[in-house]
Amino acid sequence: MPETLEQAPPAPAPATDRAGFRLAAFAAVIVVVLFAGYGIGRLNNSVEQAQAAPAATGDGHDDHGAVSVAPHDDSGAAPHQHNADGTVTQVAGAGATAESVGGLAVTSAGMTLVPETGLLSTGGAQPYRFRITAAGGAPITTYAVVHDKPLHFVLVRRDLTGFQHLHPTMAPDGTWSINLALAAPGSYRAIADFTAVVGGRQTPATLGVDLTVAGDYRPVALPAPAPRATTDGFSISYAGTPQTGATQPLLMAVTGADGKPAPLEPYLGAFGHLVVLREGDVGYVHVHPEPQPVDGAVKFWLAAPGPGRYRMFFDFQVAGKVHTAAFTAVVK
Ligand SMILES: [Cu+2]
Repeated sequence: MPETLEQAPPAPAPATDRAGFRLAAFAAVIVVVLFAGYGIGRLNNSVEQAQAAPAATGDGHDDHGAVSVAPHDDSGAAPHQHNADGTVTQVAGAGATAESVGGLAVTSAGMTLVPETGLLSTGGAQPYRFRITAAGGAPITTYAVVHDKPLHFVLVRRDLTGFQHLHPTMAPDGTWSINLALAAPGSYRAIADFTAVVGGRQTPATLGVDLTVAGDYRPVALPAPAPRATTDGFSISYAGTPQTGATQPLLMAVTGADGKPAPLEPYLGAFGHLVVLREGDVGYVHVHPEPQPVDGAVKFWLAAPGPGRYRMFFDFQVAGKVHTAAFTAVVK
């Protein structure tokens, strides 16, 4: 009977086909890893769904000038990567990849970044205001709190100097404001990373727009690649090799001036934040680490979105103060 034939166990693989069998077993493991990541992602999304809340209004309460309306401890969140197409890739280990970048477009997923001005000057802090508009032009006023903030704002000059990671505050009409102090003239990229809530639906996006600071522009060459950096008396080194097409571990270790591992504190719901910017187009990748340090190091999983030179900015907190270490990395 045909049924009997169909239900018969498959013949054992001949010895000569062992390599093929190993390949199939390896593929099965990858499938399991990917599905595990998917499960974590669903769990994480439902947590963040519950956190959806109107964003802060005007008066800042913390050193970043932002108010968290629905603060939450994100330390249990799985490591993940924010993508350009508005998706968030849960990183479950080798086998999961993410190759898209954000911040390259002023409009994405039906939302548009609308700044009040594209021209600022050097000197003291100046207000910078913008809105995120939905299709039709109405400003969006409700955002999900992700990593303790309704919106993350990154500013960098196009030569990848002058990096700032800030948290603007939102007025009830949807206008975001942040005071910007710009040390040097040049062409900058302003990048807004957020999850908008429109019609009860959450849409993550990372939008970018140019910002010009008039004056005598002195471009700075990208520093040579190095796995070590110093900032504010700390020495930071990373282990790992970012690659395209495969998610790789990246471990950041911070040593204090006394030569001992620095006592890292959670900052915005994680033991560190990694923003990776691509030379040439300021493509933006934002990665969060595993919930707890691994052997004292902050462990990220990163898939480079393509070959090229990148500047990696690692934010960490010690004794209530946030520090940023910067590294140049070359991806082949
Ligand atoms: Cu942020």
